[in-house]
Order: sequence, then C-alpha cells, then structure tokens
Amino acid sequence: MRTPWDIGIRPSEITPEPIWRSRRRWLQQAALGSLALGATGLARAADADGPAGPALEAPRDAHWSTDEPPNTWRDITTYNNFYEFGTDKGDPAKYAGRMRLEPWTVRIDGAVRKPLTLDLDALRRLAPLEERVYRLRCVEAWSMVVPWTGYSLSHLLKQVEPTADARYVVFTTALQPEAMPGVAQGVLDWPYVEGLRLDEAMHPLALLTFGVYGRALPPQNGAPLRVIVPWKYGFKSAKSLVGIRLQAEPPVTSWMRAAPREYGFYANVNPAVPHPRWSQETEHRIGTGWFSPRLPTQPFNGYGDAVAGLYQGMDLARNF
Ligand SMILES: Nc1nc2c(c(=O)[nH]1)N[C@H]1C(S)=C(S)[C@@H](COP(=O)(O)O)O[C@H]1N2
Ligand SMILES: [Mo]
Repeated sequence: MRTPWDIGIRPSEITPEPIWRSRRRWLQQAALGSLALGATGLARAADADGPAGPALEAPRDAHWSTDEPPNTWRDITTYNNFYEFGTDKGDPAKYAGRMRLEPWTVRIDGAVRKPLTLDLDALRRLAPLEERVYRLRCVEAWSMVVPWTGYSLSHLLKQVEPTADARYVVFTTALQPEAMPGVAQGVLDWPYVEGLRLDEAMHPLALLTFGVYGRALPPQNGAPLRVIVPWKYGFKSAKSLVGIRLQAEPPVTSWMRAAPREYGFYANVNPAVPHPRWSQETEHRIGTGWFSPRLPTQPFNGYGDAVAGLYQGMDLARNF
C-alpha cells in the first residue's frame, strides 16, 4: 500500500548526492530570491520537492518565530539524525517509513496528580496549533531553520498537575526493533531517552511538535509527535515520543550514557564550550552550499533573551 510517507524513497530521489546538492542549491537561491520580495508563498512554491503528506495548517506565531528564511522541505526531510534508523543522514528518509504510527498513545505519569494516556487526536486537540519558525542547531555544528507546527509543551504538562517532587521531565521515544535497522547496531542504549528540568520544559519555547511546513510530521522528522527545544543542541529534541515522566532526579539520557564527557544533561547551545573533539563557535547552515561562509553560533542558539534567566547563577561550562 502506498502511503503519503513514500516521499524520500521514490527511485527518482535516489540521486547521487553531489547532483541533488547542486540542484537544491539552485532551488534554494530561487527561494531566497522570492523571500527578498517578502513572498513566503512563492518561496515554498519554488521548492520543487515541496511539502507532502496530510495538511496541518496553523497560524504563524510571529512572536516566537525567526524571520530567517526556512530551509527547504527537501533539506528538512532528507538530512536527518534519527539513529534508530541508522547513522547516515539519509537513513531516516529511507527507513523511517517502516515505523508503525497507528495506534499511537503518549503516557504521562510519575510525580503528577493526574497521570494520563492520550491518543494522537486528543493530544492534537489539547491546545491551538501554531507555526513556529525555529533555528535547529545540531551538536555536529550544522543548523537549519524549520517551520514547525505545534503548541507549547507546558499546555500538556499542566494537564497532569505536577506535584512538588516533579523537578525533571523525562522523554521516552518509540522502540520498534523490527522496523528500526539502527537499533541492532547498538550505537545508543534504546529506547532513546532525553530530559529537561521542569522549568525548562514549561518554557513557552519548548514545543510539542506535530508538523512541519504545514504538514503532519514525516516519519524521519519524528512522526507523529516530538519535542523541539530550540535553545539546546538538536539531540535534546526527542522524536516519536511515547512517554513523559515527571520525577525528582535528573535522568541519565541516552547521549550521556553513550559518552558522558561529550554530552551533558543541559546541552545548551554554547559557542564558548567546545565539544571535546571540535569547536562550537561556528555552524554550517544546511542548504547554503558547502563553500559558503560558516555562521557564528549564538549563545542559546539566539534564544538567550528568552531563556538565559533559567540558568542564572549556574556555571554553564561545568553544567554543559
Ligand atoms: N528518537 C530520536 N530522537 C532524536 C534523535 C535520534 O537519534 N532519535 N536525534 C536527535 C538529533 S542529534 C537531532 S540533530 C535532531 C534532528 O531532527 P531533524 O532530523 O528533524 O532535523 O533530532 C534529535 N532527536
Ligand atoms: Mo544532533
């Protein structure tokens, strides 16, 4: 059976990388040209491999959106990290379509007065959806600009009524070994686990995300729902969420377990704290061509005005 998620695995798309890169660069330039005229709609139309899948329209939230030009649908859906499906950037687009997406529920429990299990419909209807254009900055020193669709995670967390013991929020993501060729490779401990302090998770920027480019999330971007935490390195933004647990102690996240010296619990984007094996001072913006100048990485990925207050008095070189 053909599903909308066949994008990314059509034979026409299995094009040698240098060829599609140069074609994409041309499309990107066309898109930037129309953006200069202030015509976002044209920019989207200029993207030949444009948005696909079920529509999930929502008004743009200008307050929390960057006005930088978004990456193309193609960039966003073919250059991915989703290690359950392999470590190659193209693996998620090739294999994530195998994931079973129905039925899907998220269990929210732990230090809460009202534990809940909600299906996808109930989750989507919990609060009005908005489009938020966020920068996403990977620890690997590349970045993108992505129009996500969702609502502040705080709307969901308030529903369960956290108790006084709830100081951390733990996210657990889907584990379907039969559908996920990366799981047998043992790069990480599965399921993928991430976490935030409760006040970070309650910050309005932390987005419970159901869509991208006005469409339901494709599998490679974490269908059917994920978290996006734009001031932290990309790995904090857990995909294909199935569980949220509130607890008193910080969890040991998958990346901390894999390499504690390299990946801290906070993982705030910080150009002043290098990864032990490379600098974090600059980043490559995907889609701008591999020879275009690197951009300076900003503290908290540019969201410092909104979130720096969460870390007042903390030594962010020690709490990296
Ligand atoms: N479950 C799960 N979530 C994950 C990952 C993963 O491997 N598994 N990779 C993370 C990393 S390292 C990044 S950079 C972002 C990438 O999101 P994108 O592919 O939608 O750009 O997802 C994050 N969420
Ligand atoms: Mo990442």
